[in-house]
Amino acid sequence: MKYSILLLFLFLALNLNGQNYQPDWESLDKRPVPQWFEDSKFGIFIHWGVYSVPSWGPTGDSIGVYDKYAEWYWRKMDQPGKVQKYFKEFHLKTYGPDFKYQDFAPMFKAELFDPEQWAELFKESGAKYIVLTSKHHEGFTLWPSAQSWNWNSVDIGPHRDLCGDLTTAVKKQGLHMGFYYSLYEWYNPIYRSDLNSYVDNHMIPQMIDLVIRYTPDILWTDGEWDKPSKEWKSEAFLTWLYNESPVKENIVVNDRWGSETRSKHGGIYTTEYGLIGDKEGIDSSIPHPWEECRGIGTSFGYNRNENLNDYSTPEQLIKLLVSTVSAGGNLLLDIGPDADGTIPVIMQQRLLDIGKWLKINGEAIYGTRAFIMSKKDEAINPETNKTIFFTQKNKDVYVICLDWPKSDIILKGLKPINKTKVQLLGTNISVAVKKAGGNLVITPPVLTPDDNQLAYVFKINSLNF
Ligand code: FHN
Repeated sequence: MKYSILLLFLFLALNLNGQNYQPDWESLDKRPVPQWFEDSKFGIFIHWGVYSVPSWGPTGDSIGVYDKYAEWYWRKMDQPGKVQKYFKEFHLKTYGPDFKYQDFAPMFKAELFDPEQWAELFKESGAKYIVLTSKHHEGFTLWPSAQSWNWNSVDIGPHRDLCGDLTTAVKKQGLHMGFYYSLYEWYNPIYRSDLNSYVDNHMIPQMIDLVIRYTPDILWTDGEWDKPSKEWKSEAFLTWLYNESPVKENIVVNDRWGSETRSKHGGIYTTEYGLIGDKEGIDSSIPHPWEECRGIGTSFGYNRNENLNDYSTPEQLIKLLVSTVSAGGNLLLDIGPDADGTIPVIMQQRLLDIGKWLKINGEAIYGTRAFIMSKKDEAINPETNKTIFFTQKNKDVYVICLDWPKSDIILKGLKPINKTKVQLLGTNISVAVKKAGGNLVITPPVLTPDDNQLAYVFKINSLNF
C-alpha cells in the first residue's frame, strides 16, 4: 500500500503535534517506556495461528530450547536441521505426503472461541496486559488484513476477526491489549524476492492498520533478526508511532526492530526462556525496563505432544514471576490455545493458581521496583540463596520467601524506625521484628495449614532509607 507509506512520510515531515522524535535510534531511544508497563509486571502472551492445528513439536531434554516450538512446524519440516526429521516423520505419518501446511488453514475453525470467557480468565489470573500474535512467521493474520488476502482468519478458517473480538473483550475487563507482529515471513514470495516492496507495501501498512484499527497499548515485534533495522525502516515507523499515531502516549514497544537492536534500541528489552538469542539473559544492573517471555510448557504455540512434566508447576511459575519482578522485569507468560478456540485446561489452571496468589500478595508485585540497597545481594541477606527475593514500593520493602523460613530472617543493613511494622500478607498474625546491631530481624510466626501459600510475603512498612 503505497498510500500508507506516503502518509507515514508526510506525517514525519509535518510533525503535526508536540512530540518530536527523529527517525534515528539516538532520538527514539530517549522516549521513556510508559509507566503503566513497568507497574503492570505480569502479562499473558498468546500464540495462536494455523500452527495450532497440527500443534506438535518434539519434546525432551535432548531437544534444544528453540527446537521445541510447535509454532515453527511449517519451517522445521522444510528446513534441514537437527529436528527436521521429527517434524517430517510426524507429518507424513499423521497427514500423508500430499497434505500441505496451507491445508491446515480451513481446519483452524475457532468454533469454541469465547473472547469474553478468555478475558475473564485473564482478569482472574492477575495479568494486566495481553499480547496476541496478530501474525506469526507463517504470515497468516488473525485480522482481515488487506495485505494478507486469503491468508487471514476472516477469509479462511474461523471467518472471524480474532484480533478485533479479543481486543473488545480484553479492554472491557480493563486490561491493556497488545499485538505480537512478526516482521519477517518465511514463505511470502514478495519478502523473498523484493524486500523493499515487502516493507513498503506489506509490513508497514499492516502495522499501521493494526495500530489504527485496534489502538493497542503494545506492539511486540519479532522475526527482526533476519535484517538490520535500516532495511525494515524501523526508525521511520517508530517515529510515526511515537509522534503521530493515535497511540503515541501509551504504546509500548520492545527491542526487536532489526538484527542489531536487541538490548540496545527500541523500548523494553526482552529475554526468552532466559536467553537473548543464544546468550544468557539481561544484566539486571542495567537500569532499563525488561520483560521475560516463555511458555507455561516448553513451546509458545500449543504442543499436544507435551506431558504434565513439560509444564511448569504453580510453585515454579511463582518463582519465575517473583525472581523476574525482583530483578526489575515483567513476566509475559505464554499460553497456546487450541485451534478450536479453547484454552487447554492445564493452562487455565496455572493462570488461576497465579491469580489466587496475586490476590493476596499482589501488592508485593504490582507497582514495585527492584530493591537494590547495595550492589551486592549478599549484603542484603546472606541467606538469600535464591529462595528469598525482595521488591520495593516507596518506603516499604517486601521480602518474598519461596519456602517457609524455619529461622529468623536477618536483613543486613536495613534500619527499622519506631513505627516500622512487619506484616505477613494474607494473615492477621503479628510478626515480631527487632533491631539487632545494624540489622533488622524478622521472627516468622507459627503458621497453620490454612495459611499455606505458594510463597510467603513479609511486608516491612516504613523503612528508613
Ligand atoms: O520464533 C519466535 C518464537 O516462535 C516465539 O514467537 C518467540 C516469542 O518471543 N519469538 C521468536 C523467537 O525469538
